[in-house]
Amino acid sequence: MRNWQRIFGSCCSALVVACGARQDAAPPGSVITVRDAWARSADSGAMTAVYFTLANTGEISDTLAAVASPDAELTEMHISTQHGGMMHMSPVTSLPVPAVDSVMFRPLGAHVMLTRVRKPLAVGDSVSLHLTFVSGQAVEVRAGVRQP
Ligand SMILES: [Cu+2]
Repeated sequence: MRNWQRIFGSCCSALVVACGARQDAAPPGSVITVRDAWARSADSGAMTAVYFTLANTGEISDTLAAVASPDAELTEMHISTQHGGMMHMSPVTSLPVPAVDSVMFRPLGAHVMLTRVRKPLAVGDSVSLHLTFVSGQAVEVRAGVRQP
């Protein structure tokens, strides 16, 4: 957060000065970015998982409310849990992204599940995701396919 302010602080204040009459700055909100997105390789028609890190550099928490992909018939948010030595995946309808924090989607944790992918996904291919947040922000993600 400190770095973010250092980088953008100067141009924000320049903007306020330029506006003159506008005393109040824009209200603080969530600022979501996605990094390190990748998907497991899969055959056409199979399932696969997409992982990434969601960072919220804003001062207000946000919630991932919807995921969609043109590359699969069904796209869901899942959480993996382990009980009795068995892995279990549960669909969830939302995932919170706290303010000034980041959330990792990773194996054995949260992931985006793609069911019945529409094309074979080999290393070097990519899949598209569309993430929608409660704040109204929408983020497009392109996840490179990796061999897990
Ligand atoms: Cu899953």
